Amino acid sequence: MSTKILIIGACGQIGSELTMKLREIYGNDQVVASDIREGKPELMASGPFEIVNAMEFEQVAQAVEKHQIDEVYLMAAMLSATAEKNPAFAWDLNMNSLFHVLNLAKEGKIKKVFWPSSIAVFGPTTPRINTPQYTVMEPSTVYGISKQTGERWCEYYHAKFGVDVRSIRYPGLISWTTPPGGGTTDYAVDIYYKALEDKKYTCFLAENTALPMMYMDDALAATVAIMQAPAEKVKIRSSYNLGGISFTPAEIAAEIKTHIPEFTIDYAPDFRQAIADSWPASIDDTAAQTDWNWKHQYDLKSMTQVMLDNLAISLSK
Ligand code: VAH
Repeated sequence: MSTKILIIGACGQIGSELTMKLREIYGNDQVVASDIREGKPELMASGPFEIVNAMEFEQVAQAVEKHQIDEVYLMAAMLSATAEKNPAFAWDLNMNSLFHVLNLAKEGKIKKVFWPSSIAVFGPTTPRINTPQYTVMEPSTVYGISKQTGERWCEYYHAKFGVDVRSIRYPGLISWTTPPGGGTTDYAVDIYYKALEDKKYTCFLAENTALPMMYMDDALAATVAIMQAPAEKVKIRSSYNLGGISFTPAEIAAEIKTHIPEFTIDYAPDFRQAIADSWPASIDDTAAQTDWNWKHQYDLKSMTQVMLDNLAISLSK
């Protein structure tokens, strides 16, 4: 029997690429995309779409019922920088959407749930280098607090009600198809656009700010891998660390300069510097490697090549 999937938040930075990836794997008609507003023409044209406000239980429940959904990928969230400007709304969105999906799963209406956490669950007291799976977690951002709380509820619903919910602590994600929205790691996407368009970039983080990062294709591969893993292999039901690469603005700028020698960068740290300073510099993802054979493919060099190659084409259209 083929799997029917609902993606909530399908038009966001991860959701828009995850939708296309899952449609490739499961078939276009098996993957229902949903968001609070319509997405790009390619996404809308490639399979079923529903307008769903992730904060409204009835809208989520109706989409699950109408399409007889087996699996839900809940990708709707307000990210770190924007959440600091809208704490109450960010909490409501990030938490209520999760409760709606977990409760539908508890009622047996959904068989399997994917919910993204983030390295933002770590805080200024967390060991910053090669941050372990289990360690001190005192997040100091609204986004990080919501993700840490969400992890606790995922583990609780699994333990108490047998809900098959699986989660990954994504690092900063870098992609070229959808401009990012409201994240602190977004500089690592903006820089490629500006390098091609203006040959210069003013970075809102200081030059030596190392953060855990990952090319989007690796993040999508990890998402599919954890969801397709046999349940008994998914031993951690809070959320798995996911590593990838770690670099500073100075290092990504130097890599870009090997392609665009005239590229220049300067630095004007803003409120997002304090957020970045509270996060790890690099992540230990041994648990994901051991439990469900995770291994990232892209490093800074190969990611920069693919970003510049694809953006050069998409920006020329
Ligand atoms: C953000 N891109 O910057 C997200 C991510 C680790 C960072 O969660 O808020």
